[in-house]
Amino acid sequence: HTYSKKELMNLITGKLRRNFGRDVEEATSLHMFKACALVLRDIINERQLATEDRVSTEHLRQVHYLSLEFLMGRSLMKNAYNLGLLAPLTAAIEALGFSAPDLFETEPDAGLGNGGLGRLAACYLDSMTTLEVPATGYSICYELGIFKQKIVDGQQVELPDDWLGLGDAWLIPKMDETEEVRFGGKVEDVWDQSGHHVKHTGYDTVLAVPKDMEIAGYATQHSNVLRLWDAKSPTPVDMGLFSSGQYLKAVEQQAMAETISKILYPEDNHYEGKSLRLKQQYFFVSATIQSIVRKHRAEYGTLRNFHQKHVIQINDTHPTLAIPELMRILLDEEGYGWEAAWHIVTHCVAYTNHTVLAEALERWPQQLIQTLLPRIWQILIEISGRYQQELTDYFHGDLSKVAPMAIIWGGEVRMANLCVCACFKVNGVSALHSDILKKDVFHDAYLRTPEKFTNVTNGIDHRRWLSECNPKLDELIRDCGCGEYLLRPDALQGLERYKDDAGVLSRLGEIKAANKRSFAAWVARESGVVLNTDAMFDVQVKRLHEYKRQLLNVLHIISLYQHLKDDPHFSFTPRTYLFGAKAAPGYAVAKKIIRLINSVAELVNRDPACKDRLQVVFLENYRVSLAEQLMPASELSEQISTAGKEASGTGNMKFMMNGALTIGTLDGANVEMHQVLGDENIFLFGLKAREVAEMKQKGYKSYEYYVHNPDLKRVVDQLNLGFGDGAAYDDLARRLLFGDGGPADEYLLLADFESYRDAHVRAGQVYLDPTRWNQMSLVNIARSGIFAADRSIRDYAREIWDIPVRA
Ligand code: DL6
Repeated sequence: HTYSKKELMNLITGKLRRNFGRDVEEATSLHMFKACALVLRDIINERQLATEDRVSTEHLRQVHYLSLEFLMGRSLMKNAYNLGLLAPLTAAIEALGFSAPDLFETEPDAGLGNGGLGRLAACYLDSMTTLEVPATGYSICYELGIFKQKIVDGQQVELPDDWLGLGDAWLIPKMDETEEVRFGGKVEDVWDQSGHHVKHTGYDTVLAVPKDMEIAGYATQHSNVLRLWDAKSPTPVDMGLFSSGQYLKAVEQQAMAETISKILYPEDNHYEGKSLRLKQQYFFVSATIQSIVRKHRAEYGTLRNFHQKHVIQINDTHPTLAIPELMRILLDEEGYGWEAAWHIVTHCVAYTNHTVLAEALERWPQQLIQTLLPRIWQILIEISGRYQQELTDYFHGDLSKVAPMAIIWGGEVRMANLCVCACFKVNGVSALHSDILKKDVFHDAYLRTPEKFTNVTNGIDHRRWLSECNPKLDELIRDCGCGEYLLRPDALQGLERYKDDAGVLSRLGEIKAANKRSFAAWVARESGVVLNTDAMFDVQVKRLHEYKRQLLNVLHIISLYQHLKDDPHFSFTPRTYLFGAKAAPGYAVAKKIIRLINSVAELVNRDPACKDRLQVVFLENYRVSLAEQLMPASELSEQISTAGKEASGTGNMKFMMNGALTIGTLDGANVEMHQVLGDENIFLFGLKAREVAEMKQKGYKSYEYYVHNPDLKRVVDQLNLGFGDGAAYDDLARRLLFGDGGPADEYLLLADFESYRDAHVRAGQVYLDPTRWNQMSLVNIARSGIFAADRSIRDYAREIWDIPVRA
């Protein structure tokens, strides 16, 4: 059944009357948004019920994707698109007297994630559903998502992201599927006639209430669920305290329990050893595993075949406690012996690593786990002890091998080592990254169990990130006869037939120009800033992190500015530099770099010498919905991390698919982009991962680059002097030259500066030849099919999950 405009109008007005008690004439756009969401939710719900039936009657094997983050963005347009209802819904909204684009804009982003890792999970949900994989995502129903960023006097200020007011339109609470999660207390061993038991007493209980978000796939009846756990107290008020007049104390326990799902931790690629964070992890993992086990029992009456029917994919180490939690249930609640339980666990849990940065690897203090999760702690000791014994035997007692691989060591529990020990597969997220895992991070584990290690290169939801957000390009692709790319992303290759077709190339150029104008109009409406659309849009958007080297980009801009000031005839291709980045609230250096970008922007943008040639703009509050407008308008994509540091990157893929050219290092998935593009379709620069390692080994001296390169020296000196707005950046200069406690210029900005500048010169020259530029752009789009999440999910299904997918 498909729905006409008329039917949708009736359904929407029905919702307005029944749920909000108003006719369409009295409805605000907020009512209207909710009514539309509820109509689509009903349609998806029908499919969900049918899917659930099919999965259970056919006893299908299922994927459970556990992630502390799902950066979903908006859903109204996406769901309408996937259901094939975008055109009739748009028409229905307009016929009811509302502007459809404005209505789509009223939806808040569901920002339940920090960056790449969370957005990847969201893209994978779309592909798993579209490819008809029986899958469920699990996370926390954070009341507050990633903070909203404001820039005040050039500096980041964080505001709460209270998304549920409207966002809850997509959520279906399932009170009857509530799980209980236990914290603290004491465990004792008890022996009675029936044998040995573990008795857990004196614990605090927190209720986990599921709020399900149903996910529609594209052109399929299949549907999946994202299950978000909301924390509730089992005792809303303590009536004893209440009766004695202690009202605040009476609700204290409730407040404590509910803090667990209050807020998303805003650190990206950085571990915070906070006890609330550990509570979040266990809360979410325990509720999830209990829920999977309960449903399995109901379907099969036994857990013996559990690992044949389920694969639990853990998204980085954040859900690692799923391992001891499943052990706990099998041992304590189902009566399995250790070996049998371990067999089941180690045949159903798989681990994806997303980072090699030491500061991001989770290592929980033993003390914290011991007091918060006493039974889990006992199980961890047993797992760790057995593993250590195996390692000691294997390495003939060589402690230099055993120590780095141990799970509990020096008073800490190392989550990545636990994953490597217990999971049947370990994958990295790009070829280079998976290689580094094997050669470096998990080298000895790889030598011992090479069959565990594999790679699945990341991918993006190309329906959202191309077809939906860039309709003009979508139309061109169809006109070129590649319309089937929506389900066959490789079909984009067909575009290459037109790489010498002047008509197609100029149309591609016109589409980019039109997208630049629309983006500029949106920026002007939002912030009043007027972008120069005649200049190249040169874009770096991602979380702010030193390894991502936004600072290298700024150093280069300062150098361009200095050249322009010296010589008004200095020849270079006009650029509009766009930045977007959130800094973790506690990451002072990252915040300082944001301030620097704004100081430089102010200097450059009001200097008449830069008019029409150089512009720098910091886009506030970078997020999924902003990216959807920006990607289609971007021309040069900055992917300039220090080689070996960025596990994959996924923004790089979004740019490529929208026809931006990349200036980048051979890092993460850039390596695979380069492989398909060749030297001639990408602007590569900088040290390779191996060279970075060698240089560090030899002892890198940033100071020498400063001394020997006068241009670079002048830029760094300018940091010392400041930019006339009263802000001082000598701290950043010192970090580059001498380190600030740590190594000087840890991410080798100065070593790569010259090569970066050369790559920019090359990019600028090509831009002056629109035909050549558009041709490169077309080749980038044509060869981007392998970076579709559909390809990644097919890889997971084949290499790790052993699950069939839609043909
Ligand atoms: O795999 C998704 C994404 C990669 O594209 C990025 O390169 C990587 O930095 C990011 N990793 C993390 C790690 N967080 N933790 N822990 O966010 O994953």
